[in-house]
This record gives sequence, structure tokens and C-alpha cells, in this order.
Amino acid sequence: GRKQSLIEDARRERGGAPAGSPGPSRLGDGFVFEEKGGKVTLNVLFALSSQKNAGFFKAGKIFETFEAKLLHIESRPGKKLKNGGPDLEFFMRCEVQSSDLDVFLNALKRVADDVRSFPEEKVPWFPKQIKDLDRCNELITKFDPDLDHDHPGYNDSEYRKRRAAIVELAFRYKHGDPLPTVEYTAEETSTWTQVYQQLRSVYPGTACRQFLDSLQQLEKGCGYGKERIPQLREVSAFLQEKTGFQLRPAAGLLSARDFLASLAFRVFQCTQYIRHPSSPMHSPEPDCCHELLGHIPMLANKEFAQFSQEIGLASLGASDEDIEKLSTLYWFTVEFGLCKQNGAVKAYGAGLLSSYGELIYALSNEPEYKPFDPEEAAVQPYQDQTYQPVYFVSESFEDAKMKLRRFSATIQRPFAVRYDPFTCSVEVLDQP
Ligand code: HBI
Ligand code: NLE
Ligand code: FE
Repeated sequence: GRKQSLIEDARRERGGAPAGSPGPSRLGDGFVFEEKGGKVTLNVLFALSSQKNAGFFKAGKIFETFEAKLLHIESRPGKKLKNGGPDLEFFMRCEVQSSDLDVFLNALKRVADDVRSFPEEKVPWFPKQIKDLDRCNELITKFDPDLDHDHPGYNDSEYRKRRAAIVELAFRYKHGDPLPTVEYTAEETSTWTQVYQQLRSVYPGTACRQFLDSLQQLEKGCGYGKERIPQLREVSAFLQEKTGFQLRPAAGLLSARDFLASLAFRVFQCTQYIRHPSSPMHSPEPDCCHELLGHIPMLANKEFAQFSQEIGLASLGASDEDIEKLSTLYWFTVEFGLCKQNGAVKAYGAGLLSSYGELIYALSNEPEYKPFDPEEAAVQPYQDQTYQPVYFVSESFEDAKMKLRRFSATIQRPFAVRYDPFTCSVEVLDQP
């Protein structure tokens, strides 16, 4: 009936091309749709005038005619249409007979505007070039001082205003721009001084050797000290010489996927604002004390830089479940890891090395210690509001690195990636 007549129409439009099964189809959009059991799954986007509701029912009729199996539907207000009036944009995921695909989409194009179709994404998008990191900035707002009632800055409008201004620099930043400089206020500098002095005095007995080595170099050659907050620009230049890592400004806590992806390019996303002066000893979220004191000294270490990048590469295009595992592992190592050195337990995790309160607590006899095992650490539940109840202790720094590397290699993907340092890009190698 109706379907047959649409097929006839389509054949006429194609200039009388023979009918028959077009099979997996390449359409105007240039996508190849994968056929499975005679069916294809596709995403369709189209716009309809919200003033003429008839369009919606006509579109629905087409889905009905082709017995499209709807898997998902969303609508949102769109732009103004050519033919006047605001529109509604629809996003549908559906399954149709692969032999009907062309005709189905053409029929839709007659009743809707801006019809676009693309195959179902099987692998989550990931950056291939260093400049793609401009798109890796998904924020997790749970510790945002504007939204989180428990944030020490929640009732401090001055703090929030100042912080918004610093965060704006990160929002505007594009790869290749000079790193923004922040003129820190006297109050901010005084918070830094307090944090620096407290931590510096306990580092010799609590931090791992690699951290102490780097910190010394940063103090000698990169302006580290209690007097002022180092600028990202000078720190990035220092790191580039040591390990090829560079910094880019981040607006806050990023999603694990975006944060880890940047590590694949030896880019570390750094917040530039400082914690609230009322809680210098601990903050649940990253701030410049955490980045500059916790992370930077470790990233100036060649071996640590190497395995940070490896975790990053393992995360590219990984499933949500694998990202969850990798980020939990990252949490218990890069953020809160302990290791044995000369018979004593020392901290190498950045979340410990930037929090006087937790550093002392982690090395006291209060928390539980477990021997580091990546399989176990990757699924250990954790909370990120306050001090950890459990820490993983590795036999040595090298041992942690080796085990982490072995674990990262077990993340399964239908392709392999290789980093090309000459072009700062990721090559994707398809595996059969
Ligand atoms: N975002 N800006 C920023 N800084 C971090 O240190 C950070 C992050 N997002 C996630 C994260 N760290 C990790 O704890 C893991 O979830 C990867
Ligand atoms: N708790 C850390 C600190 O106070 O510096 C920050 C941890 C960020 C994950
Ligand atoms: Fe961190």
C-alpha cells in the first residue's frame, strides 16, 4: 500500500534505478550503516515547525509505515525555521529494515526539515589531536560553591565572584593560547602561604623520595615557595622540559573521561582558583594547591609521567564501566596512593600531598591499609567528601607502576591506539 507507493516514488527520483535491496546504505551524510539480520540501527535528527503540529503526525506515520522500532526519542526547542516560526528538533534512535533505509529517510525529508541521520556510535567519542582537548571540559558540579551547600564558600559571595572570574579564564581558553595569568589577591596568597608552610614542614617525613626530589627542583628553578602562588605558565614550561607534560586551565572538577583523556596527550588539566581560606587543611575538590603541590611534583618525574600517559591512553574510547574502573584505580594510586620506601610508608598520591589534614591522618594508625592490587583497587568503593577509610600500599613506587601498567593493558577495546609525539596525536589502529 502506502509503503509500496513511497518506494515507487523513490525509484522515480533516482531516475529509474532498478529496485531491489539497496543493502547497507551510504547516504548523503556519508555514513555506512551496519546491517545486522536485515536491519540497521540509526539515529535520526529532524526539525518540525512547532506551529504546524501536523508535521509531527506525518512524521509518525512514516515511522509507522516502515514499522520502525523506536529505541529512543527526545525533543528540544530548535532554531527558527526557513519557513518561519520556531521549531522543535527531534532525535530518534530506531531500527528499520536495511532495504527500506533510503526510502524511509527520503519520505521523512518530505515532511521534516534538516533531516540528518547517522549510525549508532559504538565507541564513545575521544580526542585524536591535542587541540581536540578543547572539547574535553565536562564539569562535575557536585563541589561547586554556587550549588553545594556544604562548600565553605557557599555563603561567601566575594569568594564566589572571585572564583567565577578565574573560572572564566578556563572557559575561554583554547589550545595554543598562552596560559592565563592570575593576579592573586593578598588573601589568596596568604591561604597559599599557610598551606605551603604546613605541608612543607611535614613532607620530609611523609612524602616519597620522587616527590621530594621534584619539589626541590621546583623550589630552585620554578619559583616554588611560600611567598607566592606559582603561575601555570611557568610551571607548564618547567614540566615540558622535565617530562613533556604541559598544563591547560580547567574550570573545576572534570568528568573522569575528559580528565583522563587529556593525560593521553601529556596534558594535565589544572584548576587555577584557590580553596576557601576557612579550610586550608583539606578540600574535597581540586584547587591550585592540590594541582601545584600534589600533582606537579609527581608529573615532573619521568616514570610517573609515563604511566600517567598510559592510563590516559587506556581510557580513550573505553566503555563507561572501564572508565569507572580506571578512575577508581587513579583515585587509589595517583590521588591517594601510599608506597613503602626504606621500610617506611610514604605518600605519593596528590590528594594526600596537598592536604595537611589527610596526609597526617593517612600515615597515622587510624585508617585501614591494604596491599596494592589493581584488580581490587579498581572496584573498591570510595567517597570523596572527606578522608579515606582505606588506602592501598604498594611495595614500592616501581611495583605500583608495573601493576598499573599491566592492568591498563587488560582494558578491552575493538581497536588499539598509539600516540605519535611528533604530531601530538593519537593513531587509531583497527584490529580485525
Ligand atoms: N578534574 N580538574 C580536575 N582535576 C583532577 O585532579 C581530577 C578531575 N576529574 C577527575 C579526577 N581528577 C580523578 O579523581 C579521576 O576521576 C580520574
Ligand atoms: N583533598 C585534597 C586537598 O585538600 O588538597 C584535594 C583532592 C582532590 C581530588
Ligand atoms: Fe587530582
